[in-house]
Amino acid sequence: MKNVYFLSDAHLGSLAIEHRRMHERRLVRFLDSIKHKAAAVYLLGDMFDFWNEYKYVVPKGFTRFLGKISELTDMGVEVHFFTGNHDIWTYGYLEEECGVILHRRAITTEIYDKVFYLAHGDGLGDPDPKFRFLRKMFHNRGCQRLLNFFHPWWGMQLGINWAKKSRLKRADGKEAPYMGEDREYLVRFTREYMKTHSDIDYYIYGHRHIELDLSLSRNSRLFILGDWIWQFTYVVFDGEHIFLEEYVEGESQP
Ligand SMILES: [Mn+2]
Repeated sequence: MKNVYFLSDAHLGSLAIEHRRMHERRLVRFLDSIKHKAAAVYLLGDMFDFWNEYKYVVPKGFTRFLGKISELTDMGVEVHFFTGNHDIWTYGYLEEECGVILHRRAITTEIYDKVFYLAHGDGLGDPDPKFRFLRKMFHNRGCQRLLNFFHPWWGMQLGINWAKKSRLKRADGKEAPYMGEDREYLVRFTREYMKTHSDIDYYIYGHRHIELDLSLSRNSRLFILGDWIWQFTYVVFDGEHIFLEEYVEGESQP
């Protein structure tokens, strides 16, 4: 039985990351190392720090990453691409060119007899009104058309700088450490959601940039994926067992 992998939050291209090419290469080496063992790869959002595509133009860069996911899909490995809150603005290119299966919202899906709830995680349980307002605007089709009405120089500049700022407003550009079960929005959201969806075995989220593997009940478990900026963490499911792992170069990967 082949493995299924889950990872998120590479924020490729972020101006807040110093070694951007090394950063992309490491992710590509990981994907290369699992390609023969993988049935599917779920990219759970914010793989790009800012992605906005136009009718005839896509952002510069990321050729190694885009090439690698195309190689995987050409081989028959399913690659699922969830939009996060930094790469919402994709309109067909990633599906057509790279063969990914695109998801714009949370999904519930069965993988080898287990039921998974998968989402990037932004907007789930987060009560911050400013974030909710921005999120609404970012997802609004009219605002998206307006963004692409202007020359790419303007829209890309705006987006890249917004993304950089959203990272640097935190100390060292890192997210707040784990706040505990009672305060983490994603844990609180999941506990509520479980009440009406008792069939779900595994909840997996990105977005928070922390590693978390938490048992919520006898048969439900919640994972938060860490990130691919500093932590290089992923979840792997082999049909029977599920683990949160760290990619260490030179070690053989499960
Ligand atoms: Mn995010």
